Amino acid sequence: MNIKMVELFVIRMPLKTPFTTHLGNVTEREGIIVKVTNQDGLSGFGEGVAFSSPWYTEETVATSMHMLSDFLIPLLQKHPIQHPKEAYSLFQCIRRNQMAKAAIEIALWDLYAKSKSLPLSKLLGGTREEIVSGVVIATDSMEKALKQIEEYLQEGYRRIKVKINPQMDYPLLKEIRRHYPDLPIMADANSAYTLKDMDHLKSLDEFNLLLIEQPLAHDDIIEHAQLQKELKTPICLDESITSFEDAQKAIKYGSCRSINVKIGRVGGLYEAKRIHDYCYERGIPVWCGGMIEFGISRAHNIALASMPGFTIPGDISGSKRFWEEDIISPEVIVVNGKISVPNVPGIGFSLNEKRLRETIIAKKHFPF
Ligand code: OSB
Ligand code: MG
Repeated sequence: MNIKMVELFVIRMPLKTPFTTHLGNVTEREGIIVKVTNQDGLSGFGEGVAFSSPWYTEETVATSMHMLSDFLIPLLQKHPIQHPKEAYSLFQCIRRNQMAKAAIEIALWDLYAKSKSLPLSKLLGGTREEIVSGVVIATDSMEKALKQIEEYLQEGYRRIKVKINPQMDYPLLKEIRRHYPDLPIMADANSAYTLKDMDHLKSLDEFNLLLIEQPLAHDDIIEHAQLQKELKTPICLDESITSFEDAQKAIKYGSCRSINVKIGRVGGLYEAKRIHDYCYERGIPVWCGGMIEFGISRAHNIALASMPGFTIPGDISGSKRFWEEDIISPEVIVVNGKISVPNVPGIGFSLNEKRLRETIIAKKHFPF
């Protein structure tokens, strides 16, 4: 791919409103913007979506910077590749660290698409011109949740996901359903329950949820299969699926009926596409998850979600959901609950250099 330079920019921005789950409160976001430039002067962009602390997965911004600087970029320097899918096997000698791997792998996909003058969505086999958007409600009171839902529905969103936990589930969902009897609703537990809560979780079946996401342990596949047998509501796995093999096992053993595909969590677009293809062939619906991300990752999510198996609206909201001003230009906008898939080469959004200067806290570069 004739890489000439890789640059890493760590940026930091406050969230417009805090993102609260039983695991903690996110009020500020750090992320890594990756820029890969080739000999012809074309650049591809990626984003590292690990958080500053390891509350969602074991990775952090600092571990990602370490993996990128000391292992992943040196591997690319030593072993030139012709196609982004080769990065997947090149990175196999490094255990896990999926978000660090994805950060640079997706930049290679953007660069490759641009070098072929193809939209990234088309390169991946995407077929949609627009995707249905969804928004996540993550707040600490019923009152705030209802207010936010009303505001987002007015902005055009047509599907919501609400964070739940044993202290805040049945009454919250009951109240939301009372106001919106037909609204497509998902509930995401981020591992707040155990099998001891089986009867309680069964009681949530009455709300006719699209699905319940990751009710049990973050690394479990076995007990979710046991739970799914008892629940009417489809289970969707998020945290438990870190690779194609995890997805295969979860489906084979009946641990879930849908998968939340996050590019960062599974180590890149190649792996995300493999999971999509496997599920699509078997009629298992998938959807694209979110990471409170900046616009570069959001743009990659849009390309991914244009593939035909993404039949459930994902956690892809507009840039304005979290940011006063995003890091991309133009920003991602939601019109009538939908986001259009760009039809220009690569991810279809460029880096907003002014915003980068305003938010940058560290940078590193690696000449090839
Ligand atoms: O569990 O899906 C999750 C955000 C950060 C970490 C984990 C999760 C989330 C979300 C998506 O729920 C939020 C978004 O980006 O819209
Ligand atoms: Mg989740």
